[in-house]
Amino acid sequence: MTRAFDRAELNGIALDLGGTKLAAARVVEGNITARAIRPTQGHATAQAQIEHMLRMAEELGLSDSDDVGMAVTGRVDADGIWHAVNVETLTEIAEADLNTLGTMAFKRPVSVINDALAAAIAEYRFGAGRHSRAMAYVTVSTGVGGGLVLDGAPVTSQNGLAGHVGFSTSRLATGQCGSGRIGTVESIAAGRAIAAEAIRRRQPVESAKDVFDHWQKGAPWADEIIDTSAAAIAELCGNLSAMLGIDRVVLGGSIGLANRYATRVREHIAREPALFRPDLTTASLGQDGVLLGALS
Ligand code: ADP
Ligand code: BMX
Repeated sequence: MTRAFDRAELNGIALDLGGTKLAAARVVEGNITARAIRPTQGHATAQAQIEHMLRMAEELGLSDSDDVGMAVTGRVDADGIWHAVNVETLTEIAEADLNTLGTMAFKRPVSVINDALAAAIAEYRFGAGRHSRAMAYVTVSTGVGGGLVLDGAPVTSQNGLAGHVGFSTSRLATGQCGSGRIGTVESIAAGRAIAAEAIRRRQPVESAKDVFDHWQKGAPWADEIIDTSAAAIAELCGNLSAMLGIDRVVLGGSIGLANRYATRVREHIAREPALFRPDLTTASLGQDGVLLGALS
């Protein structure tokens, strides 16, 4: 999984399949020189997802000598089998053998990794997590994902579930998410949850992005929903501190990176006892961490 430590050694085509968007990038000596973004088709099969990725890679001039790295939402187990944990995000991938499908489609070995773990590795090596002894990357995006790097080593498990912090529980949550678990952080803090709560309150929105637009304009209902999300992420930070001694949390994803969201999370962290307050910083690689991590 881990190849380059020097950012300038990263070259090739990187792919980031999230729950909302599919991004592809050409990386030259660690810099993104071209990119393409499309909406994710949550109901597509794994084979179809890979064909979409191949088409985007071809648009970016995929050549025989290019390395290809794929970071995906969902868990990727040690055999390269891809599973949705939240089955509402990707409904049809059905335990696909991502290694084999990727290798066949791209006609070369393709590296595959969970999206949040990819970003965690990139932030640890090249971004806001540098020199951290116990770092967690937390993405607040379509779902809530995570990647852990302890003493410089990415935390992995045979079943690919390690680091899936969004499926831990929160005292603020009572609903069920698409993992089947009740009261998860993802069920109350994620983009999907933010949008669902606003729609339940009959607000005129379609997405979490719309809720954030109302928040920036001062809507009290949007403030309540986003505040609850931020409080659940702060609670998660305290739990990560208690369980693993995490002292730095790097926050990413479109919601994690949204204007004023991290500030709100910090306000909630400040209410925890001092021992349970990791430093919280936003991802310095922004959305590019997933892409760079896919090639690392
Ligand atoms: P993915 O989950 O595909 O990796 P994102 O990190 O963009 O993608 O997260 C998608 C979620 O973020 C959606 O719920 C979307 O509505 C929300 N979102 C997108 N852009 C913004 C923004 N500028 N501010 C707040 N939320 C956003
Ligand atoms: C979910 C889970 C994680 C993923 C995280 C962030 C699925 C399909 N995804 O917790 O594997 O890392 O979301 O992913 O079970 P994103 O889609 O929000 O970018």
